[in-house]
Amino acid sequence: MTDFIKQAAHVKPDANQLRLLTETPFYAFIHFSPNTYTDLEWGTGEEDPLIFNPVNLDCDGWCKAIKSAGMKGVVITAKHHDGFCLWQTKFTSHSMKSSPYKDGKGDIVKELSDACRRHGLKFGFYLSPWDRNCKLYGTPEYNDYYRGQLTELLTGYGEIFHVWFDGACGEGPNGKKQVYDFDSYFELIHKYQPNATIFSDRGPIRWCGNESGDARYAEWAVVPSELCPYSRIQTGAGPFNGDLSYMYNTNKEIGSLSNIMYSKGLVFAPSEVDMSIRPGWFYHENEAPHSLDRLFETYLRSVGGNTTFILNIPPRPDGTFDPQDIERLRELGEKINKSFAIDLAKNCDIKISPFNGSETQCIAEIDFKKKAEIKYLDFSENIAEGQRIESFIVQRRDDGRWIDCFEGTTVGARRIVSLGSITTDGLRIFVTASRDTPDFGKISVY
Ligand code: FUL
Repeated sequence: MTDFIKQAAHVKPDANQLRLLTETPFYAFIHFSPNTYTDLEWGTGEEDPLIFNPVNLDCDGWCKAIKSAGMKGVVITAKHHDGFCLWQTKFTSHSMKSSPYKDGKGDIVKELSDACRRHGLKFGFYLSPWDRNCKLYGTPEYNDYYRGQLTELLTGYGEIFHVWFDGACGEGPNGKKQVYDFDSYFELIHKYQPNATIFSDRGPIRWCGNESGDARYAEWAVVPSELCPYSRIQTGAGPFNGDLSYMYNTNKEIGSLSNIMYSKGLVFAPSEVDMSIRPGWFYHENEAPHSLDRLFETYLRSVGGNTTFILNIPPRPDGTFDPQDIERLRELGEKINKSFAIDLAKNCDIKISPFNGSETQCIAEIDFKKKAEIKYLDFSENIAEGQRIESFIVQRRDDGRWIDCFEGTTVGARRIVSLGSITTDGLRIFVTASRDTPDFGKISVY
């Protein structure tokens, strides 16, 4: 049993997962399609391409707004479920070719990827497997069609950082459903964009299980291979012979010991929290952006909860962002910058010592020397080597006595603990359980 727990503690990210988690954990989503003009969320596939005409398309403006929030990349719906393609694909005319924009010569994937490079943002795309327009949908030939489109996007627009596979699989125009050949789609990505991360229901970057920005209380990046078969198995089977076929992203407990004990093997597959700045993924004039508090809270619980965060901003029919969204993004960036501006632990002694000689329990103690007002503890594990910490208690020093002020579970790539507002001259992270000797990354206090 303990052997298996130790193995679990050493399941590691691959280079792409590590880069996304530690360098690019916050990035933008753009949902743009005929839905923007029809006020729908799911198009029928029968929309007239003549309606798609973003006369003021402003990809530079999008990039500026996205950067103002502190995001580091952009993922656009190159094709949503309605099948309309935002680039000059040779596989269908249900695309920019038939739009009045730039007399059918427009290519929004090109305009946005060029703008991203000018603004130092990474670029990625969403190519919906479900296609309600393509006549081939529901036949084996559709997989060739899809691979053809995927290849165009992987080879024609420079470096791609993230490819987003939607899990939706509805009926196509002929009433049939498609059997998606994900293995072959993944192969193309590995071939043409080996540094890209891949989001799908089943990993290697996995869905958090809801679309409202609700991160898990305990988020493990190390999960049963039964849930994420697209990541490499790095351990033997758990000590109990069990069946985890019921497990899905919507379950509350995924990587906890009580689950992984029944697994056939463990993989590294961190979760991505996805939500839109407004209720819908596409622009609807009657909707307004979520409050700054809600967005900031989601940031704290996702980027600060061992997941990445993809935040959608829907362009308006004319191809610009709504000024309310631009302002909300600016406020969000400002709030993040201000909240994490001065690291009070930077010049402090941080002493890490085992608790009563234990290998898997320890105390990290920060001595501020004088009283300081603090709001956030922001710390990490050395995630390149795996995820270990099961539970911790945060304590503050009050007249020389240690008082509990927070109890938490997982840490991983980054854990932001909101402490309210406390004044103290010392803080401790007491790791009460860990799968192997805790291996801290950075410890900061704001
Ligand atoms: C879902 C889709 O059906 C929505 O339209 C949206 O694209 C969202 C991000 O993923 O599964």
